[in-house]
Amino acid sequence: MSKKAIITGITGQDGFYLSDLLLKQNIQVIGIKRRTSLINSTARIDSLINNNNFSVVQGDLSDSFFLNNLINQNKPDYIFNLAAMSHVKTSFDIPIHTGDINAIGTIRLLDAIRTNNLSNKTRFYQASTSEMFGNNSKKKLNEQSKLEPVSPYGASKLYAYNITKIYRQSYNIFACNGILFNHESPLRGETFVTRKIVRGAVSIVKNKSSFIELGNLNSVRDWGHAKDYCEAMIKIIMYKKPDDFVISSDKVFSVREFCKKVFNYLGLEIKFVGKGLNEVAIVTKSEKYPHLINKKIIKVNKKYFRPLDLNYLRGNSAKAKKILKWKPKINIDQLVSEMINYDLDLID
Ligand code: NAP
Ligand code: F7E
Repeated sequence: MSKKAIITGITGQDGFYLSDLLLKQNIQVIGIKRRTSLINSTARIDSLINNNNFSVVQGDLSDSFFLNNLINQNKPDYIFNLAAMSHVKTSFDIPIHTGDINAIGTIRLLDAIRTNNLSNKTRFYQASTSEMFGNNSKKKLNEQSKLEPVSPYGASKLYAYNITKIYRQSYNIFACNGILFNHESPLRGETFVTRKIVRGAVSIVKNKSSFIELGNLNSVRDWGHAKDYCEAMIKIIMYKKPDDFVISSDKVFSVREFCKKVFNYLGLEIKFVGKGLNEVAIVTKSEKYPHLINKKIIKVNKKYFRPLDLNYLRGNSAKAKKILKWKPKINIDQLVSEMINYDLDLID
């Protein structure tokens, strides 16, 4: 009989890539989708709907009764907890909801495993995050680095990370954490910075808009591709013992550098001038789009800054490389080109 996985957060970016990989391994996937007033919240997973091994149930991470029943009825081999209020800036606006879903939602799942006597059967993967690390002095961060989050999102995820370890140690549940650094794809939500820049740049060359407004351009991130990182999730949950792993590309770029990569790929050279809120990016050269030369195509708007931000995040995934034999296959330039080509097709 094929193994069975429950995935929370099935409609999200990682929900698609993870489901696709599990289905290819002949693992049955049951996804949890929350109720929305429009039906198009399943856009990312519509291509999987006809697979007989794939199904979606309606539910919410705030509902202990629902989660308990679902786990009791299905007795899954694996639970991947991907559901979250995952936007860091938004977590400052709705911190209580963020804590309820990201932190308490995780214990609802773990406790359903425990109370249904599934500790020896169900393996649990928690979507932990580099946002749990504090501001650090440009160190490469690994499983031993200190965890001092600076956002309600990071704090909620630190609770979930800790409770996952506590249930592993107390009840012998196979509960593991993937501490994933930023990972992107054409399916990334439109308000995260990479997709926002790509969509904005494509809109500019298609004459749909004239500039992009961004916040902290100095911020530095370690960006990888979601498909590679979902492969790591499977390696983590299938490893012979439960453990915690940093998953990262180990390479970093600033938001400013990411902007340059995107515009260069589209055939425009840009230059940043000015300081602080007055900084702008100007097109300096373009054979393809000469009408854009000297135009300000990026501006800074203070509404996109956070009360606190993590300015530099760089991972060290040596443990995953050594123990899981995992390494990323898609580099930043391939990621950028895939994202741009997707949005070039999408935006008329
Ligand atoms: P995402 O695209 O924002 O997806 C989040 C998913 O959670 C969506 O399916 C969302 O449903 C669902 N969700 C939110 N609140 C829910 C609730 N109350 N009940 C049930 N489902 C709910 O996030 P992602 O990029 O795929 O990331 C997956 C997980 O990894 C998240 O937990 C995120 O925090 C974590 N993570 C992400 C990254 C990254 O760089 N992508 C890095 C480290 C960790 P809707 O579609 O209805 O909104
Ligand atoms: O911001 C800066 C912003 O929102 C990256 C989530 O998946 O990864 C993600 O969180 C950086 C930040 O990702 C804008 O201030 C500048 O420093 O794309 P982001 P994030 O906050 O790193 C972690 C690992 C997760 O776990 C999260 O779930 O870019 N930035 N200007 C901007 N960010 C946004 N969103 N919008 C801007 O206009």
